[in-house]
Amino acid sequence: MLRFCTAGESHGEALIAILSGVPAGLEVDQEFVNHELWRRQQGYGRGGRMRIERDTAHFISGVRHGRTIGSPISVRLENKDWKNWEEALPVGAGDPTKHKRVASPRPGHADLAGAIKYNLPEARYVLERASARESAARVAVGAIAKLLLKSIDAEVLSHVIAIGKAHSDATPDWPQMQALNSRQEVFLNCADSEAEQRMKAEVDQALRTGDSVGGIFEVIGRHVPPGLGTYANWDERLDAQLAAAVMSLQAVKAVEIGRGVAAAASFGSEVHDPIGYAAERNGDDNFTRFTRARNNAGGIEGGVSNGEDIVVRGYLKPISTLRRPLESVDFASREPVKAAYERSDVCVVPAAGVAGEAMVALTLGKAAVEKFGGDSAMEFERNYRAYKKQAQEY
Ligand code: EPS
Repeated sequence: MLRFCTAGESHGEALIAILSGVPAGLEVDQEFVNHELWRRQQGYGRGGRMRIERDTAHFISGVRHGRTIGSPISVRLENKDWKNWEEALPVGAGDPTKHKRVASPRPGHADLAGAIKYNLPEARYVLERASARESAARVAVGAIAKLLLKSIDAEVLSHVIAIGKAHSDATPDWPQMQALNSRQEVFLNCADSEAEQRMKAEVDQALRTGDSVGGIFEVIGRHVPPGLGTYANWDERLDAQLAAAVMSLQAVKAVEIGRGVAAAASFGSEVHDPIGYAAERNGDDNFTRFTRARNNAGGIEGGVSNGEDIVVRGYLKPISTLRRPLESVDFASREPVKAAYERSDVCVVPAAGVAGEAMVALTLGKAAVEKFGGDSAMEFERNYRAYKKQAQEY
């Protein structure tokens, strides 16, 4: 079973991720992994921290001579900022006067609920783990999941479709998605440059007014084989797993598959994707000669991938750290005060999109390992090819 977990605090020494269940013999392109980490660090609206960090994956186990060996893969990302926090967050008792308290909880952040839950007098340890810094570790293992998917011809990319009130209706084709995601300079990762300027204005307004702004990213899974996930059990439905995976990202408050939101306000005839049958199979790429006139289902029907693009949208609330803070209460005195402020980002939608890709890739990778099995990459790929042939002959 493909599964992962992460550890690490935002200003601790390092982040760690452990991924297990990857078949042995998969080539690990470290440059690709580091490029994915770089992509997550980009985007207009990020704060000062991203000028400090240069996320780089140090593989500790599970990869030898450039390939996976079937044992758990562990990867470490150094926090360069740690040198500024060693005294504030020591592992030992340290000097209490060097501690950096978070005096009042930020509305929207885990600060208050976390402090109550863990019986902490203030929110420092809460924010250290709740922070979106953790998503870097997910991107590192998500990159491995992407390499696994690539071995069965599937790819995952994202683009930004809204920041605040600025929306883009662009539907980039796959070459445009690839071009967008291989830019050397990432701005807001929107395929529509006119909309991107309107998005920039939203970020600028938040910057000017000491506010923050959210938005929507869309993750697309391309060439995902039909038949991943199943309606047989609630927790095996692919859409349910994708929704949980994307919802688990920091600041995501809603997830949509395909045109899920619009579908609720439409008639069935406007929503469902008519089925056709092509006279001939168009090259070897397609799994089937069945065709779809559109893809409102986002590539999933009945919790099963249907061979169309998988489309998952993550809706991000605005970052909860505000330079112009909302009302809160002092942890110590219980008197009304403004919420705490410390250095933060103003907009992270493009970065969240990259983290969304990682979560989608890890979920699709898990479903693919379940479907095709295989302890070695060779066995995994062979099972995939045999299934593809079977589906093509259906
Ligand atoms: C974050 C606050 C900022 C962000 C951070 C998430 O960090 P700092 O408090 O060090 O300025 O930059 O995100 C990252 C470090 C990252 O790598 O994405 C928060 O409180 O959630």
